[in-house]
Amino acid sequence: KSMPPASPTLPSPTIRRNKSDGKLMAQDVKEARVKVIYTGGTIGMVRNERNVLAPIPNALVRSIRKYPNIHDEDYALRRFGASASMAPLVLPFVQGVDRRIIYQITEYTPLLDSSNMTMNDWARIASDIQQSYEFFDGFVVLHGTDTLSYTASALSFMLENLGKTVIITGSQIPIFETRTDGKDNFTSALIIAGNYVIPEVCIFFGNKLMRGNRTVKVSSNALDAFDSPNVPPLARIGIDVNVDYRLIFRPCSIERFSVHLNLDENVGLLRLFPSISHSTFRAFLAPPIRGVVLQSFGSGNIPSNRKDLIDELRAASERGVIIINCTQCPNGTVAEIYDTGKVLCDVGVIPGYDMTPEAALSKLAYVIGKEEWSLEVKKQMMESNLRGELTSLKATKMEDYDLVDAVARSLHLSSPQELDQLGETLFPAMINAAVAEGDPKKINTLKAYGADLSGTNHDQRTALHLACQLGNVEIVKYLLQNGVSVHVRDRYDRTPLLEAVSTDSHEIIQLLINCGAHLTGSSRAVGEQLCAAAARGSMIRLKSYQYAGADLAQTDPSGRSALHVAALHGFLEVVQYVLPYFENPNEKDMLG
Ligand code: ASN
Repeated sequence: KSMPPASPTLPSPTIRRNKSDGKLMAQDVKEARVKVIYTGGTIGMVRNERNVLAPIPNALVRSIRKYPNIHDEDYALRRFGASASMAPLVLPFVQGVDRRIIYQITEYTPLLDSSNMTMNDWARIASDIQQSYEFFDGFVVLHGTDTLSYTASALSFMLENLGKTVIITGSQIPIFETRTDGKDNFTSALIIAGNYVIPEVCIFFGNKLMRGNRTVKVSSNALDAFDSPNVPPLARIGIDVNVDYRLIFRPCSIERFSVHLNLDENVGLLRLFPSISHSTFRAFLAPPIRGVVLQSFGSGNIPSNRKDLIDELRAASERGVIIINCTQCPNGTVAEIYDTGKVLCDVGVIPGYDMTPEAALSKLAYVIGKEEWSLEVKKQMMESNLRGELTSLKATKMEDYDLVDAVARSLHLSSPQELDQLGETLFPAMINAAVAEGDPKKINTLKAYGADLSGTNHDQRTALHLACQLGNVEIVKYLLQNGVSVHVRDRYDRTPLLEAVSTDSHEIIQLLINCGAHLTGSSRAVGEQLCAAAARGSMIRLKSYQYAGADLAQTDPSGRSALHVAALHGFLEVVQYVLPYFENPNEKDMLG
């Protein structure tokens, strides 16, 4: 039997009446589900008997339930009808935000100060995200700030072909205090995780959403504790949420989401300093070390007059140790512009370009842990951009000629804001026209002009929605290989998968499923569609739902299944097709 689409842990959507005013609840309100993984950190800490901050079990969830600006108790009770202590948490209404956030917090035992975290904790978070991946729209990880950039970098590699938003956040002041950054960080992370498909591991801190593997902790006491020195923030939060969609790094292969948990701990950071001793250097490179981030000076330089050090690097590299060259400068890249840098390349050291030390270290642990890759492939991967963590100097140039510029010139527009607006209006329409024509070459040209292929139109539909609706396999494949998300829901909550089901494009359904797509929303609604298909004797539609992962035994809201309906109408072929999905075909519907 295939898995039903609704969450086993959160109740599926039921519309209830508000007892006091009789109003229907939740039917007009769009919702998003966010899973929160609470690992520890200052955000949930309290001063202990030694007058120092330490995490306290259960304190965070208990107090959140009492904060009306983080949890809407009324909505939760009307929506779920469960007893107050059991109901999922609900973010109160936020002006200008599309979806209500229903969230569920999983608290780790023990809660950790992030200085106590290890690679095993990264693996635990990755597995938990994997287990609940299909039941939530996005994920928020609450984490201490001290090693947050290491965790974010590691998760960005471990979560392969990620299609949903993962945001790690925390705070500098506990959420329980009157003056705290914890509340803003937490609520903004929830809003973004539930309302935007940004398929990256991000950090939210100090009103900025940053690519996790580009961040460093830059202050031990400022509330703006993180910076992304080589890549601008993916989004900024002011009165509005401003996402820079062009910066988003998207997986571009037709593969499902998976996690890689095997990390190699034999990696290290070796920071050079003038007059470093030969013995210190040699000891560091000695077995069992398998990967080293060499933190060099400036644009990737080492003392080229130190033959003793260079010989050690050559010997280690020949032993199979992967050495990656990153700069000690917080900003800028490693580039072979000096003699003192060129020497490293000659002894087999790999350029790490503008990777942060945190990203380079966790990438080494991930790449070396890939047992199926040869040493050569591992080295190649270290130099390649896997998750937006580096800007390779070998990257290809964008098309020089900019279409939007040309149109802007003819319309006499000049300010950057006007140009941006023009692009936002023009490109989705032009991409849709190219999709409707079924011409991947045209879409490719638009991309070269700077169009965001993942952009949405006024109905919040992407080019992928349209391509699926038109049943054009070639275009669907092209869009998936260019990172367009399978998870975007349009104004009517329809995903590209639903479009493919409603046009019975089986090849497209298969492609989307291979890319990690799944049915969303209530399983009863799927049941209704199955019954409707059975009533028409539509084998093709039932097959579409089956390929999309639906449970063909799923019932509609009155307890009726496709089997009831097919039997009623005497559709023998349908009965034979759906029968194997029923454990008990004698089950009665609500009418008995
Ligand atoms: N020591 C704390 C931690 O990393 C710091 C914080 O969360 N602000 O867990």
